[in-house]
Amino acid sequence: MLDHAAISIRDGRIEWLGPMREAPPIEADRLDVEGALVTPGLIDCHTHLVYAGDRSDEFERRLKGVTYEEIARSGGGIMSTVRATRAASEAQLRRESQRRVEALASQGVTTVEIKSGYGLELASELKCLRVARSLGEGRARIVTTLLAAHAVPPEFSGRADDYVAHICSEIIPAVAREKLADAVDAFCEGIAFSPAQTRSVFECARRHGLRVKLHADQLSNLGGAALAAEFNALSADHLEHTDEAGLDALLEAGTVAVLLPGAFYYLRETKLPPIEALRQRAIPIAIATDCNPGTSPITSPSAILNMACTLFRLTPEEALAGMTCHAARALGLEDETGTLEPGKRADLAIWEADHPAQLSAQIGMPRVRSTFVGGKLFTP
Ligand code: DI6
Ligand code: FE
Repeated sequence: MLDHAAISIRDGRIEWLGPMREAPPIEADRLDVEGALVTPGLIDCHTHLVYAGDRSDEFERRLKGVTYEEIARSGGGIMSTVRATRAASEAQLRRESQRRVEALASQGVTTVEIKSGYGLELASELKCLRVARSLGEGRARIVTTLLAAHAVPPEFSGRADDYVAHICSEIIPAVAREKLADAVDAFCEGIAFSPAQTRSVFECARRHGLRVKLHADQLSNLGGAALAAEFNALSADHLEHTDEAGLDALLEAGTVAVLLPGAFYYLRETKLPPIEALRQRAIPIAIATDCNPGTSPITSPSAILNMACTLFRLTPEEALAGMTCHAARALGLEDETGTLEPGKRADLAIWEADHPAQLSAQIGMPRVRSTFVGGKLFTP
């Protein structure tokens, strides 16, 4: 914490920061934040926010006792969003998704990762990634991830291996050719893809020069964390069921652990991720909204910061680091953003607060007065 500080920004980057009295002479625009708290802009490093439709009906059914798995097996769940997303025009998909990016941006988020995974066929996955990329024209920077290996689409029902082969022969090459994704992700889980299938997807990603990340050990322990580490993954995400060997592998590989308290909350999970074991190893812990229509329909970084503390027992400082510097590392952007230091992009959030602990101690407050994204000022 620096009191009475100043930051100077030039060409979109932080040029200098330190005590006001040592600040270089002001040349041009000057903004007095009047004692407000300035933090690095928040980074939401795991979202699925490009989708069409709504699943509030499933929420109601689940309140009456129907389970997430039962809904999925009867054609709802991810497949219901896939149908709506495939049917949506690119313009409609952009309109619906833009609202979610704007919600995050107005609450202090300056970088958002967005995964595909509700198209599950070449044309629709490309459509989702194009839409995701286009959302970056606004007030947050967008990073995209191909998640074609999210679920087996109806065309390949009962033939998951054939769908994986299709991902590797058609989808990854096209996405790499059109430079539509910054990384490749997969859902390694009993109800999704096996470790062997995930490995095929990762090997293909590597051949195309794309970094990987993984939905690992969310509902069961299939050794997802170790598999991610073996491929030098940027991050391994969820990790509720990861064991000690998996954590050792993450440490060795320098892979970031991304925890998603929103999905844990929304699914009323009880198996906590191994927080203390992550801490002991000093593995960087990021947190994210996981914004998606089924298991974490949440566009509130404030709620996620709070859940990281109340549900996962992170300290407010750990939670904030989880949505700033460690989230930057989970996206491979640690040299670019996530901290306030000279040379980094001027991505800042200006809060009506006087201490960073207030950001996770309250939900919905404090308010964001404005953000800077690459030195450009935005006011909600
Ligand atoms: N894990 C999840 O919890 C979500 N995707 C994933 O890989 C579920 C997404 C949905 O229900 O639409
Ligand atoms: Fe997810």
